[in-house]
Amino acid sequence: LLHQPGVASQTETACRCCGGQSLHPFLDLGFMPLADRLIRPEDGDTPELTFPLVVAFCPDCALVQILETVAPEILFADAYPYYSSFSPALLEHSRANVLQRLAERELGSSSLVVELASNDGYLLKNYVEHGVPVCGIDPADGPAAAARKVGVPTLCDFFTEEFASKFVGEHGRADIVHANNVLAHVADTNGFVAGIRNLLKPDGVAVIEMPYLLRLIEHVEFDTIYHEHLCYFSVTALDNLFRRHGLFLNRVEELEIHGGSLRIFVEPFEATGESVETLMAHEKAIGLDTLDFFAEFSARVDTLKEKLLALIYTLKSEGHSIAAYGAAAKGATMLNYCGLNTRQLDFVVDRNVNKQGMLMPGAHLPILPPEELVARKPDFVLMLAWNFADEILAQQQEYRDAGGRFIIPVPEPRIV
Ligand code: JHZ
Ligand code: ZN
Repeated sequence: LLHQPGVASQTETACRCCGGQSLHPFLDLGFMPLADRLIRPEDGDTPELTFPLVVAFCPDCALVQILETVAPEILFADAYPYYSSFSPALLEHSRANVLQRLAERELGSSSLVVELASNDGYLLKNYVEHGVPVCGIDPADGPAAAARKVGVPTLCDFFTEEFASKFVGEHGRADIVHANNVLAHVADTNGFVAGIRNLLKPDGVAVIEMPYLLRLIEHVEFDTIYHEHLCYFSVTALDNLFRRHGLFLNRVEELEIHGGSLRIFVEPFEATGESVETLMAHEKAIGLDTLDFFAEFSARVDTLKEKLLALIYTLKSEGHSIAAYGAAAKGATMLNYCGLNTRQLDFVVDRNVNKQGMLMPGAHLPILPPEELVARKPDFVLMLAWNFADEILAQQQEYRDAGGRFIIPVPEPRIV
């Protein structure tokens, strides 16, 4: 692995949201390769770029963030392998989201729904089915092309403040702006939020989802930390961010997805609901807006790592074979931080055909189709996509009936 300082990345010294100068690092995961940069087998001997992965707290706006910013063109545009539509649970979650929005608002053929980071059209296609005009915006060309194929008009570009002005000039403003798991990915957070402000009609709403920082800390979901995720949000930090742009967090829902997420409803007028007040009061009560809250986290991450390695080394010493499930971005952090590779794990399986045939970053496990679990019968499978564990365990009933066992790594390694 290789680190070339200054190549395609920069280390921030001020808060990426509020500009505050007193960032406090509380977790250092070391130098890591890029979590979604899968390796072609023929490039297996070429050194990979690695970048520091240090997590810090800003006492001025309560935002948790990583210090390194890797150029987005490197992270997202070129051969980005993530396609939302490989998870039936995610599709169901997205469909339910759209049905709720349709039930809440009068939307028709003169409305406009825009999604930022619309990926393969997994969400917007539900509006198309109901005759509501949509436009997807996503910089990754593979997923964008897949979206157009299912009838979701998609502009292949990064969403920025400038992009928003141009878009509004050409298409007008939106009734609903969706943005799922993208706010944390954007280097110019303020430009992105200003763009959303411009994009919304006066009575429009932005419906935004992101993993919830509180669950990350509680459940030791440290593997969801990688270079694509620049920010880790609390309700308090979100409220601070949006207010600076004349947007108001009026409602919030907690969701199970991705290990525990928030869905926030942001509008260009203030009408703070009880859901927001309750969560913000809770965050204050437990101190989520203070550095102290994060003091123990680094030690808890190392405890998880030690327990997982102890379990895996015990199983190996007993002669068991072990594979992994899910060539997820978070899987790259889990493997590389724990120092797991082809010496302990034979391969990883994943349903995403765009990932199959490639190697995991850093660890270099070969990625195979899930059918290989039944075919090759590893004794144990490390569940890297633990956020979809229920769904995957159900799919793998045949492998489990044949004696196969899964290791779920978070919040604490256990065998199921
Ligand atoms: P998954 C992604 O992260 C991408 P990742 C991104 N970085 C982000 O922000 C978060 O989501 C929120 C596979 N799978 O989605 C598909 C099966 O093989 O949890 C995926 O490769 N069979 C933008 O990559 C992987 O597992 C299945 O049945 O960490 C899951 O990755 C299911 C359900 C999934 O997130
Ligand atoms: Zn800040």
